[in-house]
Amino acid sequence: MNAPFQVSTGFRPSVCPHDCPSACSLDVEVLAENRIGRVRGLKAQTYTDGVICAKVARYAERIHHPDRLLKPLLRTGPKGSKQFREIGWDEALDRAADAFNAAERDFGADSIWPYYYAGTMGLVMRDGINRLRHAKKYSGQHDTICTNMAWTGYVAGTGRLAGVDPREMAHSEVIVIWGTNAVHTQVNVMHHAVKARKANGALIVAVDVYMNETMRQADIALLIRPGTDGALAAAIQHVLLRENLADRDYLARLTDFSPGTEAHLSTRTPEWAEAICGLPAAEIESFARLLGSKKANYFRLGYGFSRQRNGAVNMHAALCIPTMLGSWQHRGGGAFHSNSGTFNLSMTMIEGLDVIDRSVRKLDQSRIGDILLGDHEALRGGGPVKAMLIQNTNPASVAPEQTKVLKGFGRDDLFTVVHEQFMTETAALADLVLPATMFMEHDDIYRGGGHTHLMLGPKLVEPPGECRSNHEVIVELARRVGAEHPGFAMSPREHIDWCLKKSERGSLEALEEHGFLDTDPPFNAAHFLHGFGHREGKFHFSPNWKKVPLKNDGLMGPWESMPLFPDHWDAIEEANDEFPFRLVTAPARSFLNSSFTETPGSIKKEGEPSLMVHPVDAAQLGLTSGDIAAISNRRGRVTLKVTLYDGVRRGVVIAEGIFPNAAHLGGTGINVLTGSDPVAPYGGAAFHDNRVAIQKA
Ligand SMILES: Nc1nc2c(c(=O)[nH]1)N[C@H]1C(S)=C(S)[C@@H](COP(=O)(O)OP(=O)(O)OC[C@H]3O[C@@H](n4cnc5c(=O)[nH]c(N)nc54)[C@H](O)[C@@H]3O)O[C@H]1N2
Ligand SMILES: Nc1nc2c(c(=O)[nH]1)N[C@H]1C(S)=C(S)[C@@H](COP(=O)(O)OP(=O)(O)OC[C@H]3O[C@@H](n4cnc5c(=O)[nH]c(N)nc54)[C@H](O)[C@@H]3O)O[C@H]1N2
Ligand code: SF4
Ligand SMILES: [Mo]
Repeated sequence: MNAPFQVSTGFRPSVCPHDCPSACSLDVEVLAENRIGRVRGLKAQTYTDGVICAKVARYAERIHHPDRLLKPLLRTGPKGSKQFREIGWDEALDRAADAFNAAERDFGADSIWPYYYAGTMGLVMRDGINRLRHAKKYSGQHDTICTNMAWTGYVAGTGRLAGVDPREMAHSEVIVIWGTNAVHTQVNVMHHAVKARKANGALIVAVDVYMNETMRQADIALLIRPGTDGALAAAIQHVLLRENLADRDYLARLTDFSPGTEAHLSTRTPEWAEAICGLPAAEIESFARLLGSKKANYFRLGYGFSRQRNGAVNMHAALCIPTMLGSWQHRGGGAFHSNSGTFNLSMTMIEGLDVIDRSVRKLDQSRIGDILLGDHEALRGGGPVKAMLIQNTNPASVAPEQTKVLKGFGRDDLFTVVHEQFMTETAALADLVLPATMFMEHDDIYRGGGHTHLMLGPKLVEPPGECRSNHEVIVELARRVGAEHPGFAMSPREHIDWCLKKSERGSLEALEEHGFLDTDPPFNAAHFLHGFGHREGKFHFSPNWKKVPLKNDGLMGPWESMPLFPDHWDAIEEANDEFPFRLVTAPARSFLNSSFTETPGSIKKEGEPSLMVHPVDAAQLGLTSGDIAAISNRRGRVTLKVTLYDGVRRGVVIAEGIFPNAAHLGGTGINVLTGSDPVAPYGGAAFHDNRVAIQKA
């Protein structure tokens, strides 16, 4: 199983490891032991269907980038000074272990906080850090930065994080792409939708808060104000009921739809919704009638619209539409958000789930600023965080309330180890920086959030310099801090094999033979035709927000006031006189979170950070294209170049990103403006829900 690595040149199968629902199967041209050429989408994996995004097609730029970290670095100047000297791996690992052991001795094991996210989606490399955490009783991480509101809202309805295979779009009559800018963030959704339009005239509808590329390519673009999807969804349901377009028989059989729900929705008129979401009542009515006239309505629900303080409610409200129509019963109909609940892989060995001590505190990933600054509540009443190991994430750029995050990382009594591929903002603030491999330089296994495949990404080339994989670092640290678990003695390939066998998904050998495994569930299960995931088998129009069947870490945010039915929940940062604009910080096409901000192709495409402002709003502010504007709120202030843009509702502004902090005048980034207050009911970060003031700088 652990034969020495031998390079094979020519096109080799791989998997894109980045944090993207598409999780594309790749075909990588290996030119030599340490060099790749072209990267293209694998045709044989039928969701990828040969299509990948441009930034990954240019991967040679990233893997062979001259700025890659190649050696361990020890800080020699003040924090953030970027003064480091090269040291050997043994010294680096000894120093890290000494710091962790000293923190454990003086402040307890939970003063060490391993911190990670999905910079790689490979299960061994991403989640192995949890084995070290659990074996040592280091502080836990409550994952909130990305999926929490979206998953909660979806599962509140269906009871299970699953849905209709996106390849069924080939049979859809209407494809509704709601709150995801698929052209930027998951190109394969758009690929399958456009293919269905060409092949059989499927209509593409998009719902968003600006006329992004997905909206432009749609046949119908529904432009609303941020955080108002619940109003739109409730009014659509109002029209479906009023005009007898709802599938009453389906509602009675497979949902909890009640006279109470109907009475509530009877008050949610299109005119009521127009006043909230800004979309004219006539457009709401005609969209509802369009849906009512078709059977195969496919709702592809994204993450974007859930990044609001009412995001879970809005996700659930939108999901209620295909359910009211009974769309789930038809091929090419129903809804889909994520398949992450369908793979059922055993993570026990990778994550050390058998040695978890559930009494150890879990700290909210999004509240890293408060946590590092010693906020009592954020620390859950416990002691301070004194040491961190960070893998696959760049919180100094991507986490909300950046002012606090940067101040926290600047603490002299905090020892930070950052394992990275590049000198990110977070690495620049570290005490120790360790050079990491990239996906083609190590073995791992991947599952598609946006599709049904389990895929193998084998090592294809040798890493440059002294780069080591996450797994190697975890194993070496474990030895030095006395962490015990059988998983530390296993190679990545042994982990993959163990995981597959234990999960009854074959073996490494079988996966190696085909490269991927399609785990698509049977039609009836994917369409919930034998019942939904809740105990009594029904879809919930009235969610029990206190008990959504997902792993969560307790109720947070203003959950007591969550609505009982699909509705607009007035919990967002509504604009006011002092902060009259609503700011959305949506992803740029050529960056992926903070990744690819280093590659020349992406930098050229994205230019510099800018703020899209409606021309009428800009005129009132005395701003014109190219002016520098100061954007501010109670959390901070950022400067951006103004672009005039009429593809938004008045009062809404858009800053695509995430640009490096240093790309902004003043050196702090867009997340100075975003908030880390937990979103109901289980936490999360409302990145697209910010009220701001704008002035000429
Ligand atoms: N190119 C690129 N691809 C990416 C990423 C990236 O940064 N760049 N990030 C990756 C990651 S980590 C994730 S989680 C996914 C996320 O991918 P998506 O599901 O697409 O989610 P977001 O990117 O947050 O936002 C998408 C859209 O939501 C819109 N939006 C914001 N607020 C609202 C609202 O209240 N209502 C409605 N209807 N729309 C709203 C934004 O305008 C934006 O167009 O993408 C992944 N793919
Ligand atoms: N304003 C604003 N902020 C946002 C968002 C937004 O829409 N707007 N989106 C949010 C969302 S959805 C997310 S998920 C977060 C994501 O934010 P991050 O977690 O920072 O996202 P990435 O850029 O995907 O990955 C971070 C780092 O992982 C490193 N990395 C990749 N592979 C490996 C590996 O194998 N080993 C090691 N050691 N490192 C590796 C990369 O070099 C990269 O620097 O950002 C959030 N922040
Ligand atoms: S679309 Fe997403 S998964 Fe596919 S290659 Fe691009 S970043 Fe990777
Ligand atoms: Mo994300």
